[in-house]
Amino acid sequence: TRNVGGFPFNNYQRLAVFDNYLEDVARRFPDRVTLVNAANSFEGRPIKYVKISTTNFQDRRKPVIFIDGGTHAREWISPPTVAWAIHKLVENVTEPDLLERFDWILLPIVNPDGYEFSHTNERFWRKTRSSTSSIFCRGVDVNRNYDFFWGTSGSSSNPCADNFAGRMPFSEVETRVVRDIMNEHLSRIALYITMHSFGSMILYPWGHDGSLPPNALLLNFVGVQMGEAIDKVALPHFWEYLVGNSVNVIGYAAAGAAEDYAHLIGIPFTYTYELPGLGSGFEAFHLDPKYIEQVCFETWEGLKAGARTAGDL
Ligand code: ING
Ligand code: ZN
Repeated sequence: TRNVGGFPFNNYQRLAVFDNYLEDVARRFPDRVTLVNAANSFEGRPIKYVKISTTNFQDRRKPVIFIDGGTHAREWISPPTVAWAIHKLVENVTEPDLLERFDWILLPIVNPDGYEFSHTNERFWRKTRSSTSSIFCRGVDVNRNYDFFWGTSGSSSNPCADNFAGRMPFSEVETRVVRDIMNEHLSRIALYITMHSFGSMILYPWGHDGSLPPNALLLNFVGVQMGEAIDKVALPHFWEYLVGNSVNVIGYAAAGAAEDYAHLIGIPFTYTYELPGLGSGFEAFHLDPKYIEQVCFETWEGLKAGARTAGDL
């Protein structure tokens, strides 16, 4: 096996391993990494993220790349791809231009309650774990909880549904944490990517109805650069990445999603990655752990291409 630094990419990890890793890199690289405990989740777990900057993040000098993962609990391949980005920007820097040109915000697990629940109770749990109007059902779909055409297409008002939009927009503290990061750094976030699985796709707005924003041609251009960078180094038996508007590529509309809200408020380049999955149905959410390192590696190729291409526009 190869030493890839402080985080074990050879298997899926519990929340504590991610939390310890963020704390560890912040301690070891204090001139570059700032750890933020944004808020506590519904069940009281801290939602942690890191800001990475080789100048001073507060100087607001550079464009910001914001990447999050772990929005949906069962999509276990998502959080390690964000941890890998941290690893490559802090512990194992091979391309210093990415730090010279950009500041980074990396949030591996948006939904820690759901993530832990998917380890301890129900492997294919998707939502948060907040209480609802039903005594039988818990949890809200964070990717239906943003305030953009909230509660319309592809979302449910039934608290027992997997795509329950919540009792109102931003009802979930987990959604509010991401919203607040976007708003705090709005003027300089050049690129926002939210990591999901599965399907090997790169999706861009609008996800609520399939119409295209004014910069769709540029969104598609940056998306294709990212997808091609991944395909170049992907394993032959992984699917080729598909790039396009969310509704067109994934085949369903969904209102209240992060990529739409981020674009609505003015972030020019916003995408949902559907990371690879093998097999069909729920088993595709559980990619064999032997592929974690490969997916992290190839996804990082996509993120680098995205940052550099968006940064040039
Ligand atoms: N996929 C996304 C979902 O929330 C999506 C796909 C994103 C559709 C944005 C529309 C808009 O359904 C997963 N895997 O969760
Ligand atoms: Zn998802």
